[in-house]
Amino acid sequence: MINKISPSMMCADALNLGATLKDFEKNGIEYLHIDIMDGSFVPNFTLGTDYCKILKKATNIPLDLHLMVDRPEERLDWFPIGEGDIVSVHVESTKHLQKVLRAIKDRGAKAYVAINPATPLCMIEEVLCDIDGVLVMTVNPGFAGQKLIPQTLEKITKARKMLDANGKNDAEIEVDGNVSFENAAKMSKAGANIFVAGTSSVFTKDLTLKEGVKKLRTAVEI
Ligand code: S6P
Ligand code: MG
Repeated sequence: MINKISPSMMCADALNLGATLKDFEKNGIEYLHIDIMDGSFVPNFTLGTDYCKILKKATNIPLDLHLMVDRPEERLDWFPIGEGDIVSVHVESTKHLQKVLRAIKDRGAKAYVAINPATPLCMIEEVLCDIDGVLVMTVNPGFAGQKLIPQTLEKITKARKMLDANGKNDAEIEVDGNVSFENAAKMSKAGANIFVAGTSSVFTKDLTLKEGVKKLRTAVEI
């Protein structure tokens, strides 16, 4: 499966957003990861609906919406979701997981189910036929700059096996949280192919965006 990079826009320099987008376009960035936090599902507020609309207008790079909100099924219409975008909803955030995954697909987007470190993989068993991918959280959601929770590496391997065993060979595995150059290589070996790039890689202070992207792509080549 092709490896892809999805930079976490909450880590981007808000004062230089236009230049950052241009850099990402030049460097073939596949997705823009946008963390939507509601202060209830996770203890933080981050980016919102207007921000998504601004990015949608400003670039053709598909959006990768990571909804960390309660009852996402009531909020999908707030976002500019279209063909080719990814929308991830947390298995822990809704009583109507299958319904919201179908609603994402009805909008022409790719439906991903996101799963927290402590949630067992069996929680997504019954919706495998409704998803295009799994977003494996490798930290507890809410903040950038955290440390990898080590047992999530094994979870990536298990998720890949589970998808393949159920005829979902095309389903992608996205990883989010402390995707450093070193961790990304391990995640890639375990079966992940979409890498959320935050303060641990593309947005590190010592590298330019171009250098960070190049280094991350090299790290995940198996
Ligand atoms: C965390 C959020 C993530 C972070 C990203 C930051 O709740 O979902 O997308 O923005 O993980 O990356 P890093 O490298 O600082 O952990
Ligand atoms: Mg995220």
